[in-house]
Amino acid sequence: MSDLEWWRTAVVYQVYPRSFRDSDGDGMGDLPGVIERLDYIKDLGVDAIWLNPFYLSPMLDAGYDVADYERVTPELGTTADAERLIAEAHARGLKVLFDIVPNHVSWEHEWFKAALASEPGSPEWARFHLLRGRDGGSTPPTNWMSVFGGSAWEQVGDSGWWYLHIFDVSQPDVNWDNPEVAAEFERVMRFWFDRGVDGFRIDVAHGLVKEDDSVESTEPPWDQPGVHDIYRDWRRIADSYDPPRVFCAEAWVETLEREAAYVRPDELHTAFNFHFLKAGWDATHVREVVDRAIATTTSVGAPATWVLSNHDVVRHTTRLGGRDRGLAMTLFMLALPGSAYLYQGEELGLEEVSDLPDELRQDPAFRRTAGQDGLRDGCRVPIPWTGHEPQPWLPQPADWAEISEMAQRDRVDSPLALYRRALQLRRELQLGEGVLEWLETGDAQVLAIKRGSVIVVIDFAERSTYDTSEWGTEIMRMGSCAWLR
Ligand code: TEU
Repeated sequence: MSDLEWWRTAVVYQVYPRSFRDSDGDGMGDLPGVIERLDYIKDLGVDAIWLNPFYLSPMLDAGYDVADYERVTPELGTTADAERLIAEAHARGLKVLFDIVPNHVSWEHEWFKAALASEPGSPEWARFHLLRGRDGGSTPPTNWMSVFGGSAWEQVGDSGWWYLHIFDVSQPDVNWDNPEVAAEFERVMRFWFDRGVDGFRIDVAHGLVKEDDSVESTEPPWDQPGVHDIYRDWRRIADSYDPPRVFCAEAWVETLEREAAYVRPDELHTAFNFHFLKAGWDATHVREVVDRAIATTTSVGAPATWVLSNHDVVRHTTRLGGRDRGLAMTLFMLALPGSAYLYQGEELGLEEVSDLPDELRQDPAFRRTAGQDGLRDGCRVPIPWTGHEPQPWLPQPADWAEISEMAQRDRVDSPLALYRRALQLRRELQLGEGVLEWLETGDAQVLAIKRGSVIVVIDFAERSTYDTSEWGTEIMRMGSCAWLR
């Protein structure tokens, strides 16, 4: 495999900038903080980082509401910091992925301000989905619901005209039927490609194209065939760079087959496999998803990808029923062929913070659904480097001091040490490449795979009693998952 194909086997570490490292003591992480901790990321043994959006934003959806894609929001740094971050990461052999948000902009984006200042039918309006309401204008154009709760339409004053926002009211969807939109995002991509970024994670990659024939449905139209034309264009742009730039799609689509359509040879490089994230602590599901993910991606010549946690979901330690299970699943994941994603803090074994006071929660969905949903703040609590960080924007549990990076740094049995060792072994043994072979364990709760010279066994039983010694000598263990040789 050539170096240009690094993304096929890469382990990518997700940095959530506002919650990573606070360099100026204002309680919020920032880009200079990320630079300060690049050595930590490098030492962990990953290949690349992906940073969530840090662009100019009123932060009504934690930066996924972008007012200017070519500026860094002042709380997080400057454009020069972003450029230095790319250079410093490259100096350490780390690739850098940024996050592009092409489905919507912030209502503070120049385009939306210009639209509101213009007349229906104007070119400024045509960049958005601004439609006349039903019933003389008083009812939204369709019944679509926002992902964050409530209607996906907001009326402009009492004009009878409504704009579409699949997410928060502050995130108007742009109209991808309008060539001006494609041209603008091409410009934005080139802006960062020209500054050396290695690629983009694409936010809501399955949402860009809206068919308007589903007026009665309450779901906005996801995963429309037209999105693939957009990504064919993007691939041509990425391929025109030296080295070629890469993409990873965030597309929550129904099946792995539909997911594979995004990574056909002339489209995107990779897509998050959320089916793995959702497989739970269940031997049958996990085996099924692993098999189907490998089969579907292989059929289009793409690598499978694996992810257990990110900034939108409950941390997998908590979701799977505790730290031991979380670590076991990670160890199993890191033995799978393809590319894997880690979310900052999982290497410390962090669990979800589920008791944040309501008044501190910032997830816009929390208020749009009267607290029924939008509990995404619990995985966004800043990293405990010492556990005594000065007033982070979301408070850390008191007992995080005991599991801080400082507390784990020199302990050989810590989650941090285990992650480091697993990543080092994965690299040495080239586990990202090659094929996977299932071994029969004679126990429905126990999965075993052969990966080259290594056998990996994971036991999903309530209490693990499975004797792994018949498979070889243990070289690595986390919870009920062991690597043997
Ligand atoms: O998330 C997209 C998302 O939240 C999913 O809800 C998905 O679109 C949905 O399940 C439909 O199938 C991304 C970001 O990761 C998230 O943090 C942002 O809030 C959101 O987009 C809006 O930009």
